[in-house]
Amino acid sequence: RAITLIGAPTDVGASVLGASMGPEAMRIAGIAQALRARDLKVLDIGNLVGPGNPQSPAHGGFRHLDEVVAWNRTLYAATLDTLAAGRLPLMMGGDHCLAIGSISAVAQHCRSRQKRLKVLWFDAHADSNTPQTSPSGNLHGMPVACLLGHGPSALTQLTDTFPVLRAAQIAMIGIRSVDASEKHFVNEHHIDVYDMRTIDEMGMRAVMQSVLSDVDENTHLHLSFDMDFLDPGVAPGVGTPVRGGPTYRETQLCMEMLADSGALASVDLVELNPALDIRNQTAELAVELLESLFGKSTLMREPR
Ligand code: DIR
Ligand code: MN
Ligand code: MN
Ligand code: MN
Repeated sequence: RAITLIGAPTDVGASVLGASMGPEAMRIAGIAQALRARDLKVLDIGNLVGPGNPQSPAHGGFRHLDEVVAWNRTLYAATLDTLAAGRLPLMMGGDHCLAIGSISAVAQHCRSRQKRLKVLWFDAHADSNTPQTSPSGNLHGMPVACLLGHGPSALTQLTDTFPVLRAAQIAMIGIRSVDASEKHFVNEHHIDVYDMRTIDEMGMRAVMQSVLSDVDENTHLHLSFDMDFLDPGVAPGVGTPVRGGPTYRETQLCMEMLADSGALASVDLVELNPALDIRNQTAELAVELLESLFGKSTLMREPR
């Protein structure tokens, strides 16, 4: 398999600065070498280029809409090119607003190949605000709503398919911080949410079995992984930490079960904030998780 690393160094969708340094921290943690050791052909195309962070207040419900649009257009094109070349795009963010561009491209690709797209959203947050409901105006809190067709047209219509996703195509895992308006949105759209209580009650293995139960040979699985999914005790390098997240072991199990599915075809790794990290440990953790995601296991296992 061939992977393309796409650096998207921006924090224009977030309130806390620093996710823009995420791609470099992942490189320093050895992402390319680690994946090559897994026998993957890895091409790091470097960082995409886009506008800086003007650090301006919200206008009409958004902060930095023009900048977020510019970054997502560029990422959309890079992701679509990568998929067309038969390679797996691994977007290194950057804040989570970038998932609008990457997933719009993935959806476009799936449509032209008649693949079924399923998106797994690993996050402490539901990222389901709209400009009308967002408490912050930060676009990293709105990508799910945009992908389901609720948001500014410049972001909901990066590609011809509208909406980019139907609610049944997305599952959220690890959720524990949801605004009242987001709760309404998620319920109204019947999104499959495996929140922390569900994980506590079912256990992570059963959650992942349920999440993956509708994956078949024709499924393109997209992983959108926000580093704040993890408990901040193990992943301190994030801008909006929420206590009570999954452990290191639980998260490794998720990655291993995703690897076993054989359906993984595109990845976002977002919200890594080196400015808040401790000795790059969260970036190193991200690399370890990606190793498992791409098939590293401790022992030889019988296929199950
Ligand atoms: C909050 C925080 N729901 C917002 N969202 C975050 O601003 O919309 N998403 N931190 O990652
Ligand atoms: Mn997020
Ligand atoms: Mn989050
Ligand atoms: Mn709707």
